[in-house]
Amino acid sequence: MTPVRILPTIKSPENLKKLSLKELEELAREIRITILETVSRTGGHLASNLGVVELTLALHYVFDSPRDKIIWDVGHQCYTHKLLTGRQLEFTRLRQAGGLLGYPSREESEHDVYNTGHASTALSAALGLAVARERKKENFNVVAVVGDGSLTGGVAYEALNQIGHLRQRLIIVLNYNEMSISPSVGALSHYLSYLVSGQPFLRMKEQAKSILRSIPKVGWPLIKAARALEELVKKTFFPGIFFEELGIRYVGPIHGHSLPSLIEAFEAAKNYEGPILIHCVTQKGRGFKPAQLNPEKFHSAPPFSIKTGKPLKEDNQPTYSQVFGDTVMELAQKDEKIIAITAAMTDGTGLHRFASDFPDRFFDVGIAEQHAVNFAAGLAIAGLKPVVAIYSTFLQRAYDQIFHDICLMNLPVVFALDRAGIVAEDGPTHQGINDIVYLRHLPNIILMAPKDENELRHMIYSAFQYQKPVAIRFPKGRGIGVAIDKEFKFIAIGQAELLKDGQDLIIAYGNMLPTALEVSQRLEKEGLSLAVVNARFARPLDENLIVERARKARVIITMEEGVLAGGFGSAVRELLDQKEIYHPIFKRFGLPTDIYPMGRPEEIRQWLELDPHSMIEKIKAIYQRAGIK
Ligand SMILES: Cc1ncc(C[n+]2csc(CCOP(=O)(O)OP(=O)(O)O)c2C)c(N)n1
Repeated sequence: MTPVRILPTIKSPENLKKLSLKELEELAREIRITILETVSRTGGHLASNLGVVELTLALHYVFDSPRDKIIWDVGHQCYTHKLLTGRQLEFTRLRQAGGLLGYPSREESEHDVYNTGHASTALSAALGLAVARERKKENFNVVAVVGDGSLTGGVAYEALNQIGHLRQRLIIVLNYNEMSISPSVGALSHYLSYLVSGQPFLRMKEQAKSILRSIPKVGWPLIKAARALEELVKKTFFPGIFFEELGIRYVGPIHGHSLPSLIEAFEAAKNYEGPILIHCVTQKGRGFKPAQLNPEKFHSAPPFSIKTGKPLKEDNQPTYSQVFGDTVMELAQKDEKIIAITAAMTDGTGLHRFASDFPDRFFDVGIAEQHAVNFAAGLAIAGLKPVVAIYSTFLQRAYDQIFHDICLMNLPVVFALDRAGIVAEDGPTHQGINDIVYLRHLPNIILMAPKDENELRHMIYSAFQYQKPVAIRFPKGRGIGVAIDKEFKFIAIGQAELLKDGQDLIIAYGNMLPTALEVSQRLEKEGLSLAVVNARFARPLDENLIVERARKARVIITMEEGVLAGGFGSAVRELLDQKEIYHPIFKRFGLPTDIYPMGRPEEIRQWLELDPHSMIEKIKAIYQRAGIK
């Protein structure tokens, strides 16, 4: 490979302005090499970032960041932006503890205007900035970059609605690559690809010409004027299309890897007095064949070999997501009422096999978590058995739908909360640590978490029979390697499990169980006897078991991988208060309310002192302070 020589000279976007087109093109190549080499080591959002190299270069060439404000929707495609805005050294530590976040971060740079990580927020925020600019009589450009996948999110439409209404000066760059993580879904996606196919453009141009020709004398001069305008924005106006009807000028489709076309379009947009959308057609994974051929796999890739495109570590142990997907498949084979729903995460939630085997019982609704929940409500009312698989962090979006549309009506919908707990390299926006808290107080809902992948299967099987809203949380990554039972076992609502006997008590929830057992076993060797209860349910708690044990215990410990305020440990504390059991020393292990950075889960657990060693030391100190032997 030819060496990278221009990129190191780019300390800020200012340095781009002096480059020739040829140099910019060379820079694009160097950026691709840098992204590829880095992400192959660190893992990250490869395909999305390779797709926006030219688009980002053109934005920083035309606009004047940080005076002009660029907002990245989701933000997973911001690597070129980071490389151009003074963070090349830090880029080597992308997504590593203490290194560079894989998303925009106001704490990192003044060029990162708005922190993102969840989809479809950029348009609203951009409008807010544009309105503030007008009120304060300032003069800068606001640019929102949004993908076609993120345009499937309802909040993006709420923003478009108001953008068209207020008609503030605002530039929307639609990064169209036909992909969300999987291929983009829905009617708007079809519509955008129809625009890209060029048919409406050609037809409308012809229609416009013939209308104008039919008006004597005025016609041809108007056509000439229209041509000038066309030249300005690369022959791309579409009167009457969806965005135009909303009051947003539409320009496109633009070749999203052609720097001259992009620069010309952005220059034209800069001078437009109102909201304007530039439809750029890009290719995910551009420049790296394995990612071009399989953009889904390289959307967010673990470290891989550049030579083969294969992950550096192959592991056959199934992930929790796979166990979930396979279990739902197995159950669906016997029960045709089961319907699976995902919000743009078919692969991530382990539902790809279900999708191909039961195409008419599988729905990818797009990045539309709120809609997914209400859609499931309708299915449940009609007697079907929906399971909604959404990552813990993204289900936060649908809090009101879970309350209003599911829990109040006590509808039998199963929620599979994937990536619950500490979620490593994606950082603060992706930690799945709030679900216990945001669900526990809602009426009717049952909350479960398995101690291992085998128990997950039994929980899914049981949840479909409860005839109530149920949320099952489980962590990201591989299971712990236990044997999988062939037969499903029914777990009664609220039934905990005593895993180890002892005088005092550890009550653990979900993935904290292996740690709880290790802690108890190691403490046993030091003469401290603690029983271990696998709570299985955060709601309802197993009152009989917990109360009976708590009455005898001198020390009660709870463990959860979630936020403590209002979490699982709080539920146990409330139960003890209710039963007037005040005497045991009570200690909750979990996450204090905070913003949690990126890092490997083991690292984060160590910082939080949630690793076995730290917990053992703390528990020993409790016994010592209380003088208990
Ligand atoms: C609310 C929410 N749901 C799901 C996701 C997971 N997610 C991250 S990127 C992405 C696809 C985004 O597609 P698009 O905006 O078209 O960007 P592309 O990667 O195709 O460039 C999804 C579904 C998310 N970030 N936020």
